[in-house]
Amino acid sequence: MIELYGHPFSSYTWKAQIALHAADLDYKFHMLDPGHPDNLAFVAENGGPFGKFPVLDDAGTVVFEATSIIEHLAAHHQQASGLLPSGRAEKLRQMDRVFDNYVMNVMQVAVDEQIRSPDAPDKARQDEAREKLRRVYAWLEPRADALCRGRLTLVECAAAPALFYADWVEEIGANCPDLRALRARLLSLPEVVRCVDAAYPYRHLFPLGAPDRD
Ligand SMILES: N[C@@H](CCC(=O)N[C@@H](CS)C(=O)NCC(=O)O)C(=O)O
Repeated sequence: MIELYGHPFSSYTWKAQIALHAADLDYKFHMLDPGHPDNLAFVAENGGPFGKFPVLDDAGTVVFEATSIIEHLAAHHQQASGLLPSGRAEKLRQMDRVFDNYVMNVMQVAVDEQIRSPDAPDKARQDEAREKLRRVYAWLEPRADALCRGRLTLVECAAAPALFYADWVEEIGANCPDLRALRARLLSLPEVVRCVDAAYPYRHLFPLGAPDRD
């Protein structure tokens, strides 16, 4: 049995879930919240050096890091092999790094600053994160139209949560129409709609205030 430990509002949990949905793999979801201390303990033990989630338990093989989870699924489940087609794997891995390192993690800087100091966040730090997001949006713009065309890959799994939440921190401007269209395409996928819907009840947790859209 495939089991996934995560939280419905967590961007990296979505990334693994979108892959599971795209491959039509059944899985048991283990909620991470104070009501489930055993799940928290499992992730503290198995979520790498900092006990992060998601964590996958595939019939006893435990994997952390969302990208590694998707690599594991692609390698060990036939119906997930299309997530990382061998001929394109290097390019897909590179773009996956862009969405994680330069979109998701930069967005998280502004969010973490708000969590650290809700009443007096370091605005300069948040502005710097927003400026970096505008730079990565401009870099992605000429590349966006080619993404999310046909079968889902590792890249779309990374791009959907990254662009969903980054846009809440720094809205993708009218100067990036193809990137805006990519975000809309991703959010219309049934694999992603499941995540958006499951996360809806937790929107109030978004530290910067979830915008009234999506
Ligand atoms: N590089 C990790 C990042 C995972 C990550 O940052 N997960 C967040 C939730 S979206 C988390 O564990 N937050 C709790 C914590 O940092 O203690 C991955 O790709 O899975």
